[in-house]
Amino acid sequence: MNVASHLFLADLGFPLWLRAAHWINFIFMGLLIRSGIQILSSYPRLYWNDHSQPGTEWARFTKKSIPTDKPWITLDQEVVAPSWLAQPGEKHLGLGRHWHFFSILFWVLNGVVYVILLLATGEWRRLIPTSWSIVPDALHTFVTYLTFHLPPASAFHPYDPLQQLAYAGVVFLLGPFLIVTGAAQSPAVGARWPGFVRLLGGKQFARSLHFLGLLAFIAFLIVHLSLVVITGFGKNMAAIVLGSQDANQGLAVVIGLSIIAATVIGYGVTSRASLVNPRRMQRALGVVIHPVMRVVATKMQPTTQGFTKQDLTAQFLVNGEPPTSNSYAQLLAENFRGYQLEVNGLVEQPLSLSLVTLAAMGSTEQITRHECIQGWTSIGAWQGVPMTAILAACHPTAEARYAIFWSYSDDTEGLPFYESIDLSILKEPGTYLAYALNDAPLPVPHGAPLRLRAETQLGFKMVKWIKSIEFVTDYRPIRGGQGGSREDEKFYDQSAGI
Ligand SMILES: Nc1nc2c(c(=O)[nH]1)N[C@H]1C(S)=C(S)[C@@H](COP(=O)(O)O)O[C@H]1N2
Ligand SMILES: [Mo]
Repeated sequence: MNVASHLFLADLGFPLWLRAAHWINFIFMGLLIRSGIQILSSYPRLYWNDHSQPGTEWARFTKKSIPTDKPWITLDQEVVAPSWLAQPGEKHLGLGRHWHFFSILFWVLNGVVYVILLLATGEWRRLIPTSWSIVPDALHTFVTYLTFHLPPASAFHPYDPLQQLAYAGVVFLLGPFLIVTGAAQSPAVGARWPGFVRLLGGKQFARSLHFLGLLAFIAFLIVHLSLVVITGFGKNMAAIVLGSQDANQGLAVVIGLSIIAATVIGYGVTSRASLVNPRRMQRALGVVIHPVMRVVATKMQPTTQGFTKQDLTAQFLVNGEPPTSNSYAQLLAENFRGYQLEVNGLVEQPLSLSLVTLAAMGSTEQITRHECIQGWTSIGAWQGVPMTAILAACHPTAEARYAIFWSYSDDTEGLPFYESIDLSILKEPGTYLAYALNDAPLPVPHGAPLRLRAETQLGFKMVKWIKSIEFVTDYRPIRGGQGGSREDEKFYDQSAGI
């Protein structure tokens, strides 16, 4: 240690900003773990490859089995998450995601401020090893702990070598690892940087790694908390809360335990509030996350994802119940010869298009990974009409900001399924109306005769069994006002790039 750094850390006290960052980190890591469990519970199976085929999961957290003798939809696989463990609990994937993204913003902000101050003040010197001798020293400490002994006081500077390595690892390796594997869960990121997701072994591999990162963090947490207690709870709390082991231990323990209790109560109260008035929580958290999500969702132009026919999923998973109406049954009975896609609303030229006319308007063929909000993926080869061809033919007026895709099918409230898509997303090359999957006409479960594909978006936006497309200024006057059936009923965010 040079003289300057020695002076800096002379009293080995922890400055206030460092203690504050530690507690803020505690609060948001807890929220991230809780909401992460909520997200996992909507499809509690982990895979190594992007096909998510039933029976191929390496881990599953449900006794539910996937039926093999009858059609099933992926929504059936969602399980109830206990509210004491998950944020907010029940089957609230939508709000779990809101909590997760809300927490990420503050957790990352806190982490960035922490690292900047760490580097600026010289505090990094006790975290980042500067000599390889720390490795044998840490091993030595490990053996000491293993034989149920504590290292001598002289081994702490203020951390013992093993502790220092563990902390540095959590801050500079595990934290970034969780951010990177988490980012790979976004369809917008995957469509914009397919190489990045491939580097992580694909979306499901990254999802599995994200989960293993969580386990690593929980393991660290258990050891960390145990050692705080074992190696001298009072003096450790004095250092953590008041900045020095010599500070008032009783006061430190009271303050520390109060912060922990308040945090736990805070989790309970905010979870409860989410369950009692989910719409209000969706709106409140949406104020923070929606603008950020929108940027990711609309500013990431897709490139080709680089899949080939060798990559196709054998049994492309299905979500959503098909239409039950007579009008749809009639269309199906005559093989959709009478089908007309209606394009209306804020357009200069309303359209009514048969499948033959549509196919003549242009075509695109894309092999892509479909990403359901629940977490599963499948890879398919789609054929369809680029949405830009429709835009060129109907000319949305200057006021048009969204297209509403109306379906022949009903949502869980028995009303027509619908979703809104931003105009900027409609103009992307990855947005098209698909009429074929894997070289065959679109099967009914996948949306026959026409379904939306928007390759930077989550699956729920890609309306199947399309009846009409309506251009509007605002989605708020429509139905629940949140921008789609899933936003209205399941509290998903209108922006679906993550
Ligand atoms: N009409 C309608 N479209 C829908 C749904 C639905 O329930 N009804 N589910 C959505 C969801 S959540 C997903 S993941 C995809 C699934 O598409 P797939 O069944 O072709 O895999 O369709 C989307 N489109
Ligand atoms: Mo989905």
